[in-house]
Amino acid sequence: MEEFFINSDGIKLHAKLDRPEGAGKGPLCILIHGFTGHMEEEHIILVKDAMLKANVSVLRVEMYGHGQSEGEFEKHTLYKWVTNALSVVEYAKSLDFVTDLYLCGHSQGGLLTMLVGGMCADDFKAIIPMSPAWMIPEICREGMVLGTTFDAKHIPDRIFSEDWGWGLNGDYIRVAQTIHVEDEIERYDGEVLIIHGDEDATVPFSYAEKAEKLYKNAKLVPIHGADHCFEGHLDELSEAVYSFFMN
Ligand code: FER
Repeated sequence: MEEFFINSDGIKLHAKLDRPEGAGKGPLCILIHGFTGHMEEEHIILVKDAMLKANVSVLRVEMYGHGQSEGEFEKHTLYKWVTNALSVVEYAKSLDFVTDLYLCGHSQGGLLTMLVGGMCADDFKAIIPMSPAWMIPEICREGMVLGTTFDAKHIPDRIFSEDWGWGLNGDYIRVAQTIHVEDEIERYDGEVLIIHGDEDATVPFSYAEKAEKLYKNAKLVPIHGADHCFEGHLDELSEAVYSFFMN
């Protein structure tokens, strides 16, 4: 494992690159955590290990305001994450050993995967949104985020969620309101693997079904009984990722 930082327009992003034993040239998957998440979460490590087992190198990177990357959590926005992800894609494309490139992310990282998939459609062999939180722009337009409500036309400077114990700058909402995920779904013709627990209480499973229908070439693997982070169902998550790369 190699640990380093990737520069994204002056912001240092914490990264770890894992390669299968004795690997030469081969595929690489970029792997991104969710909102308040980081690269050492159990479900992220597990997905990384499933990819390594399938002979795929994995580049885990923490986005703005998360993990050991620079930036303040409360000041993160989806535009900052998109800028970060574009820097990571550019870095990944510069690596000599990379043949095929993949992008995978969990939840808000899954939403990011869907956005960057559309923006950089030619760069990816496939994208893998896991429990993708692609309702965020929609609910922000409706005046809701993190289970808290606000006036969608007069966005407060800061919102705080009692449920989550997190605060967010109003700019998070301003940015999210401008994003139309359907446009980026439309722009991606490549293969998509969606993995989602059908008892997810954070991101409704129905969004995974809707995404599967909207994409031209998507397969949804439902994880029955699983919650947002696949707790108690990690073996099935691992199997879904492994068999995707082995087929
Ligand atoms: C929200 C619901 C889900 C939200 C973020 C998420 C910022 C993301 C969850 C995750 O990435 O795990 O209302 O608001």
